[in-house]
Amino acid sequence: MTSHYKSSSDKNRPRATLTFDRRAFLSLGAAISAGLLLPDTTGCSSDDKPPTPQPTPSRELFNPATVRAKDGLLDIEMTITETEVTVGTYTFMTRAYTGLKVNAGEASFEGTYTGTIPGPSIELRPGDQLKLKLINGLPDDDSAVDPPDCGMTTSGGHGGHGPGMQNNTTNFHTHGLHVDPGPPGDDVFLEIGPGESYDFVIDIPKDEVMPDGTMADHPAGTYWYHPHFHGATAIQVGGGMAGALIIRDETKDDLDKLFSPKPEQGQGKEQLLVVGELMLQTKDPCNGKIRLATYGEMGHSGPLPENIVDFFHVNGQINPILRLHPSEVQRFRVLHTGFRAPLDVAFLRVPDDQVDAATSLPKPDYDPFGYSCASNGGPPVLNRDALRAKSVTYYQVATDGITYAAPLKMPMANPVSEVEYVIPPGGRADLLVQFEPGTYQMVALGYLDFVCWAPQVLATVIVSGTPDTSLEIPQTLTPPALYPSFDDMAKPGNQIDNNRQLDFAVSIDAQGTHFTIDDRTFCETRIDQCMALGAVEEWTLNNKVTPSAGASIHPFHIHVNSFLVTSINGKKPAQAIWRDTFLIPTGDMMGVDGTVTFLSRFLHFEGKYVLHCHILEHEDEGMMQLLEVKKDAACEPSMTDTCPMP
Ligand SMILES: [Cu+2]
Repeated sequence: MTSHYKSSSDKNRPRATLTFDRRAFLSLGAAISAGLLLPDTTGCSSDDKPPTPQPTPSRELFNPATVRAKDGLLDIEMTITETEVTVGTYTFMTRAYTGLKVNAGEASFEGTYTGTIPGPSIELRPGDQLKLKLINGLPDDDSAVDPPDCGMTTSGGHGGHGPGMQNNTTNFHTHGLHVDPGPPGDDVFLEIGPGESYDFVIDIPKDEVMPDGTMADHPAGTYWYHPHFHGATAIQVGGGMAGALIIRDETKDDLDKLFSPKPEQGQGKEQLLVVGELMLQTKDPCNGKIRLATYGEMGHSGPLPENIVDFFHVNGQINPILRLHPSEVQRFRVLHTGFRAPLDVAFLRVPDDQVDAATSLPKPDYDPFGYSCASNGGPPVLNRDALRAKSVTYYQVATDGITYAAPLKMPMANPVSEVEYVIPPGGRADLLVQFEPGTYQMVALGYLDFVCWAPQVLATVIVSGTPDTSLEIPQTLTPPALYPSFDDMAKPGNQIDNNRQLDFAVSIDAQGTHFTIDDRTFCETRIDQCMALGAVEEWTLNNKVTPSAGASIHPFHIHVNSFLVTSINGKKPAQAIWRDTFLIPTGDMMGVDGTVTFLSRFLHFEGKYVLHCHILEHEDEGMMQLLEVKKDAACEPSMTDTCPMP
């Protein structure tokens, strides 16, 4: 079966595949040593240098501005402009939500809002209405974010993260929300060009009828918003256009009863951690400046090209400081708004002799990983499992906004696959933490080492002062009524009406690299999947290993309705978890495809929406499908492979 893999001597590496094949991987050491130079923030260093220490934590965690509904309404205006931002030591131009005006509702700030990345947090309750005027203040062309090409040889020029020609056209997606996918709501087919605006109206469901006749509200939880204009999604989201969207329900949701950003007596504190991913060119060949990396510079297989860095930030900061009292229980809402790299979280205690007694911070030269992307000239080696096993205990209580029935002890004891605990780009995890006195590092352990998605310290947690024992980790929680389990198959809404199977694949031929679902790329006028409203379906997703491109990773995301993962590579997961984004396991080195099976109900909303890969370059390249939900009879999916013109 090894013939299914691309030859390691292939000099024409794909320009746009985030793929790996292990034979090539094993021979990559020399290339890595020769070509890789990453800065301090990623923890990578070039071959003979010792690992660079993680950047010194310097600032307390910054909280994005928050707006929330009042008396059932939040009426806001948000403006997108080009702006210069500074993240850590990097200052660069990007597109961002820089203007915010509140016409009705409440805000955590007064006066003029000057935006940053991430965008402001939006808080709503079931039954609330969001009115949003989105104003596109980006220029027509001559963008300062994507400067003109000055003779670079990499394909893609300065076209940004994606292949799109309209990097300054945008729209608005509410990731994970169970809301109407049509206009004027969560409609990803809208085009808001430079100088244009659009008035969105999004109603958060309350008292929706379930198949068994019971009622359900929109689940309280951690969601997010971002642009979704096909072809420009990666460049816009990757540049920092993303923000938290919190649905709160203190009457029904146990976590919202127990935790608050401003806790009252008997409550614990919640922290919002919007994890963003930046891929930057640190030395533009034209002018030496720092800017967003272009599509051609991304290093889609093999190590990242020279001067390209890819790293996480938290609320626009690198390695911010969080403080807890001993025994204090806090809720961390972790949103992965990155566009590419999976997030593998752990909390590592800093040895006491490595802590500066005066500041409680790790000593400047302390390195928790001892890792270099190019150590000893061979392939990078990082024992992520060993590092994860060193994590102190914490509890995961919700995935993708959906609260569990009971806290899940982490690191996970018996996962059937790492996709069970890794947070894919687009995914969220709500964590409860409770620590003994000491200093800890919340880390991302990196991912497939071949592109040097290196381990990184996300935040430093200092636990000191008088103990706070007012709260314990709860034993049980109440999951939301919208996503009941499938335990009793006789119950209405639990019988499977239909099965379907989708193949995700990357292939390379003379025409280029193709990111396909069922051998086709996205077409806005071709319906690929048709579902009847209320149908219960079982889907199997295959992550194909292809002869030309090997194996890839693809985080699957579907709009409007979440899904319950029931099988990973044929094995029942350790815990049944509802999600809206899930890493389809990568095929293995024997050429066996990765598979995931899930159950979903297509409830409450008719209309056209999409499913896609949440590596946003892959989506922009066409790894997306159009689906339609109709009331009485399912529509007819188009059988043609071509994209019929409207
Ligand atoms: Cu993909």
